[in-house]
Amino acid sequence: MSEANKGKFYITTPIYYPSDRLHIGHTYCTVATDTMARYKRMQGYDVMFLTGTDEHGQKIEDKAREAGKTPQQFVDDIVTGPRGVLDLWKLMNISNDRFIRTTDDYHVAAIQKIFKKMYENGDIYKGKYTGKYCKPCESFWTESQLVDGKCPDCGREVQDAEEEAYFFRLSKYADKIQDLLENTDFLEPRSRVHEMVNNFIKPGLEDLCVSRTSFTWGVPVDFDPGHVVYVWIDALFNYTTALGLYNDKYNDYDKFWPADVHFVGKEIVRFHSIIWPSMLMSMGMPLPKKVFGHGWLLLDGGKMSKSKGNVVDPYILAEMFGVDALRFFLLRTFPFGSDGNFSNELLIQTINTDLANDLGNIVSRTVAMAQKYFGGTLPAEQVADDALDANLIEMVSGLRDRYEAQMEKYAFQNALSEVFNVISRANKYIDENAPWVLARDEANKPRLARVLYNLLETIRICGALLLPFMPATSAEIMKRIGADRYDWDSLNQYGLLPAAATVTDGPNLFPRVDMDKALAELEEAEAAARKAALPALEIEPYAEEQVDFDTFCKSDLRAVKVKDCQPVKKSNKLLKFTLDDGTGTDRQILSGIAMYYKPEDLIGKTLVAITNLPPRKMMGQESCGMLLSAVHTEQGEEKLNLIMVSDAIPAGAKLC
Ligand code: ME8
Repeated sequence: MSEANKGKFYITTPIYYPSDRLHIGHTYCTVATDTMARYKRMQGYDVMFLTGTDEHGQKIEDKAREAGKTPQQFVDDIVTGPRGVLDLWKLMNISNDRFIRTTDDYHVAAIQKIFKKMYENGDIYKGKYTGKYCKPCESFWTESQLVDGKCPDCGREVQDAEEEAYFFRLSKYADKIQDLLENTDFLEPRSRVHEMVNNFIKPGLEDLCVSRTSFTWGVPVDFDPGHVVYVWIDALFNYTTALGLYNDKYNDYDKFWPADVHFVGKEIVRFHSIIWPSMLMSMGMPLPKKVFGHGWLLLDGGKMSKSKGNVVDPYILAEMFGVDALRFFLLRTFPFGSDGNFSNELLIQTINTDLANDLGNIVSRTVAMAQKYFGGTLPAEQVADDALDANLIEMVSGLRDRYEAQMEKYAFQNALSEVFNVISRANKYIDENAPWVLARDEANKPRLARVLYNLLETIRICGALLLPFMPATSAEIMKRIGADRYDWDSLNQYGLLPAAATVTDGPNLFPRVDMDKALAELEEAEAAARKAALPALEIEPYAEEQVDFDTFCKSDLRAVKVKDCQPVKKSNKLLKFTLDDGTGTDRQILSGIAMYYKPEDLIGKTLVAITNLPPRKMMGQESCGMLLSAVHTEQGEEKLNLIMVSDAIPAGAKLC
């Protein structure tokens, strides 16, 4: 049952850049947005929750080329392919109402119109972009993109260059933006306002380069072929094209714009709180009501990144611990506006303390007692005891409003603390009332029934308020206690469950996790995933330096037959070969291949050796030549195969 419509609520996540697979940091923001969207729906709002993918730009173009795919194939694989972005949001139970891809035709056409409109109103003008150019790569770079002053792609020298480009008159809006940031609550948390004003606005806002000609994977500027629209214009306007601005695909713009809140990570606050409102002002469009800049999930004190190789895979965590436990952990453990240090230990601790001990316990104890003492249905005859009940009832009755006050501030952690304070209080209430003692005397049954009723009411309200955070768990809890109302009004009315409430048993909601065992399993799963992500097969790059024919011909390559092969004492690597090289005198070669072959398997084989290398001593033994082998890498592991030739080739035959 849902309450009367309270109006609209439009909430967005950043649209993700599908240059790599998403990690737990990306999941954090989407789970937070989903939680807020579900909460607003529960309050009775008509919610629009948008997420999507930001698919243009040079980085995608480059990555696609490296992967041997077209940019479209490359992003399709990450967005719609197995274990891609869409699969992840489905797994995480994300309830977005719409999903935009910036490569969608309707969006591309709308961006062209938006760009043209800002050009026509004089806010976009043509100028010259100065930067650095790498001739061999045909790439433009800014000073800050260079690595040690050289091309970040090939490491070669770059030269000064100019490129024709369009610019947006960001400088024109500096005062208005400063006023917006300082004198309204447009941007939160407040600390981010000072950062924006002091670091970006006060030093002087420069006009922004909003088109490029050095790559093609973007929205073409339709009135000037060769230019593509800067990826951030393309990306930011998604929030409006996905509602139907300048397109016929959707028609909710009038209903939902302006957005009520954009949730964004702290590093993109600048784009959302300076560039975005300036462009909207230029377009004469209303500004979003709020931008909330959340913190980062850190790993070992630093940002997770693919290049550091320390990304945490949300699939592995959700599959191992459950989607709801993971969703809950993210919002229970870290204050939304600040950074937080992610660790698997912290995740397991949170599951064990809050979910297994506190929440799981109150539900299983209460349901078990209602079944044991009353066969699952409480008697209607009940006896209250104010002295014992008042404190719990008061806490439960005011819970919805305390929770709401925190949720309205996007303080997910505090909202959950409110719920878990009540759950702890209820667990204590069980001990204070000792139902097992009351159960011993038939005369105390009405009192016992009331104690269990109070617990069920507590579980009903807490269970429903957990819905935005843990949708599946909340539904299961409500089912077990026979409750089905989630409407906002029902959540600050104590006593809505019928006195003769009926409960249903079920398996443990959150079994305790064995820390050591789980950590070991996680490590194994992560190692397997890392291995699976490695290229299946890699070969050494080809040598760039050429060798002249005569030099090559100096290498004396011969077929040799293995007469004997033994491990070398005290070495795990070396095998000692006794070889027939056709000369009548045995040749001894030592080769570091013990981890790839058993010596006895090689006896009798015909191999290839370079025989005119100067003799070398290894582990005190002489080696006269080298056996040829082929090496490659498979799933990150080096593989080696000795070159074996037909046994029909006689010992000593020269290979040329
Ligand atoms: O920025 N902890 O996309 P993106 C918390 N396409 N949040 C994190 C995080 C972490 N460790 N790592 C990433 C883009 N994020 C643009 C957005 S919107 C018009 C365009 C967050 O895929 C990050 O802060 O690089 C950002 O808000 C979001 O994931 C998407 O990052």
